[in-house]
Amino acid sequence: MRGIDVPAHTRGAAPFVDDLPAPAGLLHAAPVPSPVPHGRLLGIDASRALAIDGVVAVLDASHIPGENQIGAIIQDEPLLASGEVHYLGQPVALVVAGSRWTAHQAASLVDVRVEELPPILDPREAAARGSLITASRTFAIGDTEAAFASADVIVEGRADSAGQEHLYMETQAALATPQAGGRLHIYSSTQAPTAAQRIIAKVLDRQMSSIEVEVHRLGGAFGGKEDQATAWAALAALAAERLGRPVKLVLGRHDDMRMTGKRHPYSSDFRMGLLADGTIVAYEVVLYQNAGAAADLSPAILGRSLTHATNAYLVPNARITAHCCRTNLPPFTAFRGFGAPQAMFVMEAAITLAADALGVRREQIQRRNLLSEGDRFPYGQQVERAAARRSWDEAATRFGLEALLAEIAEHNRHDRLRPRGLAVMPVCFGISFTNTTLNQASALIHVYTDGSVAISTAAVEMGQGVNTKILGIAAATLGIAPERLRIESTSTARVANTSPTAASSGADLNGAATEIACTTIAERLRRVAADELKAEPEQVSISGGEVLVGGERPTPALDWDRLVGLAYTRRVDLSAHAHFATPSIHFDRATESGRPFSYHVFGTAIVEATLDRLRGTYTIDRVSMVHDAGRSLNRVIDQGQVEGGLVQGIGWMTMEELVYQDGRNRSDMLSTYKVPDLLSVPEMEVVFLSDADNPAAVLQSKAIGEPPLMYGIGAYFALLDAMRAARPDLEPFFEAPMTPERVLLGLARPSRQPAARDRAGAQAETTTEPSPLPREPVTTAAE
Ligand code: LUZ
Ligand code: MOS
Repeated sequence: MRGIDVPAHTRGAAPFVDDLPAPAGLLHAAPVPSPVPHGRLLGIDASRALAIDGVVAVLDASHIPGENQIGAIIQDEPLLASGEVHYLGQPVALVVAGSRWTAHQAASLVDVRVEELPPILDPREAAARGSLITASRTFAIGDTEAAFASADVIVEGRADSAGQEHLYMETQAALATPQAGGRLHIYSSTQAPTAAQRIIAKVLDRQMSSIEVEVHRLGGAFGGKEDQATAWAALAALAAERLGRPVKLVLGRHDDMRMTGKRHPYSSDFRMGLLADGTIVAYEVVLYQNAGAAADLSPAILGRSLTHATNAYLVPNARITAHCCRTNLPPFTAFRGFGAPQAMFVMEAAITLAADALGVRREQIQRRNLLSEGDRFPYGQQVERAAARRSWDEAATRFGLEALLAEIAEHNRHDRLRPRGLAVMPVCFGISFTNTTLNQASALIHVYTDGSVAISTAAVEMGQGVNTKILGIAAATLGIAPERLRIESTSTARVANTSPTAASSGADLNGAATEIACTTIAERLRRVAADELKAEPEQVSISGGEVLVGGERPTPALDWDRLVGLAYTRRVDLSAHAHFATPSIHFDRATESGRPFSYHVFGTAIVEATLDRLRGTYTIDRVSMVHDAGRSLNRVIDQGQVEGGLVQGIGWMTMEELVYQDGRNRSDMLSTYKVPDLLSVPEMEVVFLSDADNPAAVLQSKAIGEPPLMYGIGAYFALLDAMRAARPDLEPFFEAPMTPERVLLGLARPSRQPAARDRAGAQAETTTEPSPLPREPVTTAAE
């Protein structure tokens, strides 16, 4: 089935918040940002802004009727700054005017007076100074110290990855409209309508029941609207409430890029111990998460880093520590992968050093240590229906890994100027929100008397195709054509207490709720049909819009439309509400163990790259993947998700360079921040893993959204591989993104110590003495 949004998207006709019809009396709002990363707020002088024709109001924290607090996990984030400012770009005031242009111009005239305070910008510095947002967490399994003592080689190092701008096509946007009876309606470009509703109620001191948050579709989100759409919805709601008029707030691209949070930069120390045959026996890692100025979702993201630190590998003895470090940068937030990619990058770095120390290629260490059935993750969950080895072997066979490696080695012997490199990237990603409570969803189905059907769920369509998938599930369950079904907007008035559409689980959770609701309706209708046709309900089925008895069309025939009409006449309920909660998941924070994930998604990618040694430029030539999509709900959509996720991951690892200088984002425009374009997209081959049933999700499917992003990590290691073909003496380094600039500077790095130049002697550089990794935050010299 083709994606139901495709025709509108390809014609540019799909309406986003800014395209909705303007209500009468519409006003426009623009935020006034803090001019410094850290400071004491001395006062706000709005007189110059208020003097402009068309400016209606300038609102600050004192105008908030309820609580000035939008923190979801930890209450540490004001809607509008008061007392202090904690990051450059933090909203301090809101200008409301007759036009967007006027509001924007006036916002730049508001004088924010601050006394600057010294900012903290580095997560290691924050940790050393005790600037942590939550208590640090450690996952431990086995006896790590004993395992290190038994290891033949030990490698250790440091790995850093930078943040990433979401660059959703539709910037943050909201439209708030006061309605009759004291209701307030808000269109928001959010992944989390209930979160917005809850926070708006709190900020305005209202009951949630008087607030409706509604979403038609988002022009992309990628996690950037899981938590961070709320502030803009709340600001629009605040202005609408104060002024009694509709208010729209749409961030310009530049404001969006400089004011909103992004993927977290991480800095990490790692140590890995292996036996001489390449078996990983011990792994220790300390992750410093740069959380920015407020908690936002950082503690939850830290949880996913902890659970994914060993990726698809068996590590019997592990100690994984993560610090959530408060700095004076815009609060970093959810981004496709949610802390897992950063942790997996570190694991691949460790494997790279391990391969060096043992004088083998990375793939040998990787393949040897892949998870098998019954293995345990460091958080205690057992591996079920493991496909790590299966996807690796299928990829290696299908794409001819051995031959490729030989061909590349041969190429590199002859071509010293354009070396090629390869990396394999296995992925294992846990499906379920790590916060067990969030793993629930509801659906509300109405069948109208003409036989048409409307479905409301908690799922938010953001281009990922969740509505098409839900439509497919409903059509299959009811036995009617998709054309008779309509997916309604996502509204808190129709489906309440929704979890964000996130964690790759939108189709899993809402699809399952939809299936239950449709089954309820189908059962009621089958009983009506059985009564009408003098048959037993068990004999009756509905297929292709027709009632069948024992699989045959009865005479006279009974179609869906007439059956619905009969049901109505007989006063049978034609609506159903269903709730789904993921079974058998649990987690105990006291022991840091449990079964947090319903299941895991596996896959393997082979990434090939070519360098221009003189220029430092490169191409990612080809990525071949075997991906486990279960029994795909929609192969075209799933292929699109795999390709899109991969390209986004490659962007993060190679060209997207988020640069902060003294707390100021220096990459806050599309002229200074480069994302992948059509020309940089590699040749991609996606093969879905065969025989991949999944009893844990709706119709045997598997979640698709996030896992493929992590294939992109392979791009970093493929480039490193090519660099080392050109410079075999080059010490590997792990500082993502690997921009052309980094490649060029990397190739010019001094040689490593002579002892390590000879591969056979490499072991001499490693030590069997476990050198202590810092358990507590330590101060490090500025780099
Ligand atoms: N959001 C969230 C997520 O709140 N919890 C999660 O575990 C998660 N995982 C991935 C992406 N978003
Ligand atoms: Mo999330 S990173 O919004 O699934």
